[in-house]
Amino acid sequence: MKKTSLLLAIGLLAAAQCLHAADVTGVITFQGTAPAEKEITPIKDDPSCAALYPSGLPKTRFYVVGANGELADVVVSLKGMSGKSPGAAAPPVTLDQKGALYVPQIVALQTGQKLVVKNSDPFIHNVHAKPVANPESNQVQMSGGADLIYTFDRPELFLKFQCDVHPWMFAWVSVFDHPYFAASGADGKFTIKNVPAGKYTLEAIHRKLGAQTAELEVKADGAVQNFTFSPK
Ligand SMILES: [Cu+2]
Repeated sequence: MKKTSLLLAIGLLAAAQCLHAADVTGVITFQGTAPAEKEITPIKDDPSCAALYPSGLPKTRFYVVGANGELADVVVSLKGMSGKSPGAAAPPVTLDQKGALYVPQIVALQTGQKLVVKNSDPFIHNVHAKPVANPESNQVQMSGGADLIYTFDRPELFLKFQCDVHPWMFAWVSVFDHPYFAASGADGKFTIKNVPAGKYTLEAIHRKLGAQTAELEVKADGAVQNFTFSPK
């Protein structure tokens, strides 16, 4: 092999390793039968909300499970990482109000990181944040109104956002004082990026199904840890 192609090969190898360098990844699966979700029937009593759903009401989203058991909305984080949040330097996270629902319903962010709340609906919402460890706030947001910006100084799990106009609207915001967390997507997958090598306890929490922990060692090429949840 010529020197240049050897260097190229080394470079590509390094890039490939870098791509997966020290990411903690995994898949969350639900095993069993989840309780049936219910139609959000109060929507039909509100004409402006009902108008958004001419062909059927949306359902609750307590257990978002895919065809093969992929479990979304599980908040995964490394324990013992307190005090490492880059705060305001982290890019903002968006929480929208769309179809008289919060989208997404489960949010995770860092202390000091901006949470941008939007109103994409053709009507008013009243955004009521009801934290335990952070200050409460209650703000009206008109249709197409200016974004509401929130930051939280203290870590807190499943901080409740609700709408005081539409009592079925909830979102749950988890705040970490470090960047080592993720929420599982519709495919059940999660990725916690750029984890320093070392031994950790990884915690996975589903709001209805509870918490699980796993011990893992993160090496230079990262680590994989899956979780399986069952009905309580
Ligand atoms: Cu509302």
